[in-house]
Amino acid sequence: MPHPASTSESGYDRRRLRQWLAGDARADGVARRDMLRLLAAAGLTAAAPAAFAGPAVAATGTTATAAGIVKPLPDDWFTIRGTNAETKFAALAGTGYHTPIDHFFVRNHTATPVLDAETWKLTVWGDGLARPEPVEFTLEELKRLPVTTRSAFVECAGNGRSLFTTQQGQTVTGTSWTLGAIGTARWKGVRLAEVLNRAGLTRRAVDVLPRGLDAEYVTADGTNLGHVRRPLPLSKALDDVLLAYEMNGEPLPPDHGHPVRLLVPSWVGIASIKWVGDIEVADQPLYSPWNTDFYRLFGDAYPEGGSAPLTHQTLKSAFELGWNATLPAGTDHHLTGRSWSGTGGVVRVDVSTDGGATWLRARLHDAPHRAGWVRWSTDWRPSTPGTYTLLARATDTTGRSQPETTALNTQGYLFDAVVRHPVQVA
Ligand SMILES: Nc1nc2c(c(=O)[nH]1)N[C@H]1C(S)=C(S)[C@@H](COP(=O)(O)O)O[C@H]1N2
Ligand SMILES: [Mo]
Repeated sequence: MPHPASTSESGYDRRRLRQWLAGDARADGVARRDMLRLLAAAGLTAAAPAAFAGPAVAATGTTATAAGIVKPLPDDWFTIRGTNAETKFAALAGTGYHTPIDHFFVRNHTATPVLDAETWKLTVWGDGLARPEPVEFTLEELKRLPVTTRSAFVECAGNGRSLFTTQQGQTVTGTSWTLGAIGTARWKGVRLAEVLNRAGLTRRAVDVLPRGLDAEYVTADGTNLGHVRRPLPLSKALDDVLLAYEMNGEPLPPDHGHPVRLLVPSWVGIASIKWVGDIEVADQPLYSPWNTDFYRLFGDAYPEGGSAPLTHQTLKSAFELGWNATLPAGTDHHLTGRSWSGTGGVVRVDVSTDGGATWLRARLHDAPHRAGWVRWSTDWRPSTPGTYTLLARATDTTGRSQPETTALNTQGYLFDAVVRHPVQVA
């Protein structure tokens, strides 16, 4: 079944696609065939608009040899996956509600740029503003605007992707995360709405396109997709989005977007653009590879050209235990974990220690919070040595529970099935 949030977006997506057809939407850096595929999927076909700009093809020949991450990545806390670092869930045991910065996962398309907060500026520009000149904000200026602080997780849309393969026997593309491409922090910053209004937002504006100052992203086949950027509908931009400059009470660290990043609560991590340098405010819908090719659901369960662009994250649970962890038999174990949802707070978690035959309600240690997680625990005393399968199943405020399987999508996004976590009792 398509993700509920993506189906509710599809009417909006069709309207935007029609605008692109009419020459009223821009898709800079998106391959023409991708736009045509989206149109076909939406039952819309015609010649592409004249304004279409094809992707620039680069032949830089550079390959990343290092992870490109600034902070230390001790083995106990992280698994390195290419340019990314996944948090080990076992290392979150006892760390509290907010993920310490030194444990927080990093997802970089290229490498962390080290930017100077003194000279950094945010440029807000585009047809959706009252004046033609760009409006600039220094960090000091942003800090003088009304301050907002909130807790929220950032989670990669591909978190849990490897479970499509290990649990469901399916092939997907992308970084093979287990469940640790998520972290929850306390973010401090200014509402994006505040900044857009000061920049002179008009009623014409429909989309905003924040863009990162990290290097341009070149795919494995040598296509330069340009700077990481992903359009946000104005409705979300004006709702709960922050331009964050602090994380857990510290200036935003380099790997997490220093000096300023977007924080788009509940939505796929890609929306929370790090190292933001400029924000285009457009009076027409915008496309980038990050809402056409990537971050849609493709596969048999979905429309031919993919779902609408992903918005909300899904529902997941994880034990704070290593995969195949060894636990002594005949003693009490305090099993702990976390569950979270992109569509509401988590209100209930059920745990099974016998492969799903019987279930017990876990104790919850946090109130349900939108865009947050809850910590939970249960006690277990296994008497007989052997391999056991632990399961945790969350239910959120919308009444949705984690299913047994997730319909395949080729890029492995939004895995929400109950995870079968093996442990050895010895
Ligand atoms: N500029 C920029 N912003 C970015 C990215 C990136 O590579 N460059 N990665 C995105 C993705 S895919 C995710 S999941 C989150 C990860 O945030 P974190 O590294 O702070 O955990 O940042 C998003 N913002
Ligand atoms: Mo991501």
